[in-house]
Amino acid sequence: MAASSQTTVHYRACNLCEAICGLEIRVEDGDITSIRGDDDDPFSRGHVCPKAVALQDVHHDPDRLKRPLRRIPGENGGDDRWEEIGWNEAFDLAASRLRAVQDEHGRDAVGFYLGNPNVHNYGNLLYGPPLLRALKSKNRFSATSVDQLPHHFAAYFMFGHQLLLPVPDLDRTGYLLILGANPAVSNGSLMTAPDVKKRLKAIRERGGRIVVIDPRRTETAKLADRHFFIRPGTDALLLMALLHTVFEEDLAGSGSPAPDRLAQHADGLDEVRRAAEAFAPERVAGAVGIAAADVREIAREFCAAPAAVCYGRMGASTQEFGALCNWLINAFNFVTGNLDRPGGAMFTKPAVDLVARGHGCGSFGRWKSRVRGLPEFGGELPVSALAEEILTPGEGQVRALVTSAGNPVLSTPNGRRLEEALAGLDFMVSIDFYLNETTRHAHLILPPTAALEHDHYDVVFHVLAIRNTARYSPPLFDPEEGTRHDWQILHELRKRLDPDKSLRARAERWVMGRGPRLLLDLALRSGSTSLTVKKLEKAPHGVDLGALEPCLPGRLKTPDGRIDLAPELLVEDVGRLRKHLEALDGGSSMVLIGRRQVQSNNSWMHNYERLMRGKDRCTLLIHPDDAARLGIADGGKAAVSSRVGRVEAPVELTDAIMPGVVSLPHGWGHHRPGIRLATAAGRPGVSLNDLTDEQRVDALCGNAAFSGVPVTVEAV
Ligand SMILES: Nc1nc2c(c(=O)[nH]1)N[C@H]1C(S)=C(S)[C@@H](COP(=O)(O)OP(=O)(O)OC[C@H]3O[C@@H](n4cnc5c(=O)[nH]c(N)nc54)[C@H](O)[C@@H]3O)O[C@H]1N2
Ligand SMILES: Nc1nc2c(c(=O)[nH]1)N[C@H]1C(S)=C(S)[C@@H](COP(=O)(O)OP(=O)(O)OC[C@H]3O[C@@H](n4cnc5c(=O)[nH]c(N)nc54)[C@H](O)[C@@H]3O)O[C@H]1N2
Ligand code: SF4
Ligand SMILES: [Mo]
Repeated sequence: MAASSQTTVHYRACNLCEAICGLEIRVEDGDITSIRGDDDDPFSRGHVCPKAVALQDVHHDPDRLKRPLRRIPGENGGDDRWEEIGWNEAFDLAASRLRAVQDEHGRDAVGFYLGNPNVHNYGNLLYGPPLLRALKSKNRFSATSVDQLPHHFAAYFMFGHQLLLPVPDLDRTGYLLILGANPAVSNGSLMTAPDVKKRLKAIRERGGRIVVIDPRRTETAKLADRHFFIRPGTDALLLMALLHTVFEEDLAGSGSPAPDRLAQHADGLDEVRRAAEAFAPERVAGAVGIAAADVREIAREFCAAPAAVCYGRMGASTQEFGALCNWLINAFNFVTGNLDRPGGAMFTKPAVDLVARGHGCGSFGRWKSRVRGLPEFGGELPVSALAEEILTPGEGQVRALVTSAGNPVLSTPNGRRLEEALAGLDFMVSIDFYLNETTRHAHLILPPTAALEHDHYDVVFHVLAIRNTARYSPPLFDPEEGTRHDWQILHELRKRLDPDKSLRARAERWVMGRGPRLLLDLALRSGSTSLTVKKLEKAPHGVDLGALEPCLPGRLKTPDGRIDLAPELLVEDVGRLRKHLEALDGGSSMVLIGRRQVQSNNSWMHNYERLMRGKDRCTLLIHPDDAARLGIADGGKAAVSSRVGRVEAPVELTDAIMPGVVSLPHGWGHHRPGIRLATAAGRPGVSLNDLTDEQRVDALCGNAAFSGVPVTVEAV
């Protein structure tokens, strides 16, 4: 009998981005032979993007770390060395150093930075917070404040919970107005919608319309009926003008989808009307770059559609008026009768229901950053303040740092300054499986297992999905001997650092020691579905729990159970917007924006050969008219300078970028010395965040303002 090779088929959800695509992975004799879309996943219907196959590359990457590494500083100016040490020694070292720093300099002397993959890993979500609580430092930072903080901010003040984020009901809408999002490349964000391109095309196939507002004619704009360039950072003005038009022309009056059902549950409509008075389309058109007649037409079409939704994302969030944008988007959806209504902006009811459980509603301004006074939100400070908190001496100075699944040197504004800060820390420990631009500054790296070696349930992105679904994925491979999962690393550190020795605390730690699956099962059982982990395991393609359903006012978490359409802090911020409008009347310089690419995932997926093939992607996009004026040739090189730095990049001329605007993708800059990422270092690119400015934040909520950094551009 011939020894036949054994092929097994494994189904799991991809955890790389927010789309939660179902995967079918074939394994032969312990090796992956194919990764493709799972046709039987009712949500993703077989869709995957090129990054799915890279899960295999992550798994096999020779650069991926598996054992703790301790840095031995080079002698007499020589290079640092890294030495493998045992796990127990590593945990003890980390705990004792962190404890020593806190004993000597106070609790806030230990800072924390949590990166994006934490939200794609439920072990981190469950085991990170107890460690943070044990350390009790106010210096907590995360990628939230270079991303979606303004969404949480608006939701917290309007609906009472930072996770009550309205999701566009893509599959039923008749009109989609997109501000600063590029789902055709990002695969959807705060809008989990696998196979999003097909869903966008379907809107038009059923007679609906898509309008995209973006300083670049993006891949998404190409799928739309209309695209308008917008001057970066002026979306709040546009939204005000849209609201102004709706009120002035009484577009949400009789005959249109008026907010009848919710009107009796909301306060502040008059304040919204008053706030929009000063922003007629004719007044803002010059600053925004969109003709008044076009603004009025969008408002009219939006209100005439059977169901419409305005959706904004990164471009409208990471800018100086991100909080105002998100408030106004919600207000616009409400005023036009499209909040909490099929085809409009709706809320999920997920199997693990973080909102119903009343956890983490949000908080604002309970403390401020020491140096610049930026406000806390949801227990964290804006990461734009991290470098100065490390570099500025005095009481409360950050002297030790823990990073988990983050690469802030490449992903937060003014990465150069942060590098300088990290180099001076007394102690830094990084939980990460790469020696990269950030972790090279650590004294100790604790590498976790990779995705295919642990189970997965998307606790966060089911909350933000356009349908209610649930999907549990068991591990595909056993973890390699002598490796640790993220949750185990976090738990071991917590056990060593948690001062609470009460019986209750010890019992809780014992339960947690059994792993996240048990906690997930408890969370599922306490939800409104009858799902358990076992039941989900029997449904390897995932479970469809149906379309989103209207749920207000019942789901509101505001103290009075009502929608606050005009939160005081946001209304007050309108004064700043008015001043900005006046300043823009005086003209402005060249400005910089970012972009994403299908083959990239923020900063950390440039080490896989198959995602790096083809021509150089880290290029500066510039409009031919600007290039001609500046004497810059296609394919040549340009230098871009901002207040904080200067980079040189190859130029790509294109009329898909608005005149006066240039674009670089973010997540590059792998030329830093001392990293262990062979493929990435071979095509390093430059870092957009060597140009973005940590002083440019949304003054209200402290979120980084990436869009519209003033720059000068010259031929090299
Ligand atoms: N200029 C500009 N800057 C931006 C953006 C932009 O649009 N423009 N986008 C921002 C956004 S939206 C985000 S979310 C941030 C992202 O910012 P970060 O989260 O700081 O950066 P990432 O590139 O996602 O880095 C993730 C790190 O986690 C590691 N990692 C991956 N998986 C795991 C895991 O399972 N466990 C552990 N422990 N580590 C893991 C990787 O090796 C990598 O070091 O960047 C932001 N920065
Ligand atoms: N392939 C890939 N997918 C990803 C990621 C990735 O790195 N690569 N990252 C993931 C993460 S962490 C996130 S948060 C999401 C982000 O998901 P998206 O927000 O959909 O992605 P972005 O490409 O950042 O889209 C922002 C758009 O805003 C535009 N823009 C810039 N400034 C302005 C402005 O002032 N106003 C307006 N109206 N538009 C502006 C940009 O040109 C860009 O097209 O993507 C996720 N998915
Ligand atoms: S779209 Fe996102 S979830 Fe889907 S395969 Fe690509 S990276 Fe994975
Ligand atoms: Mo993000």
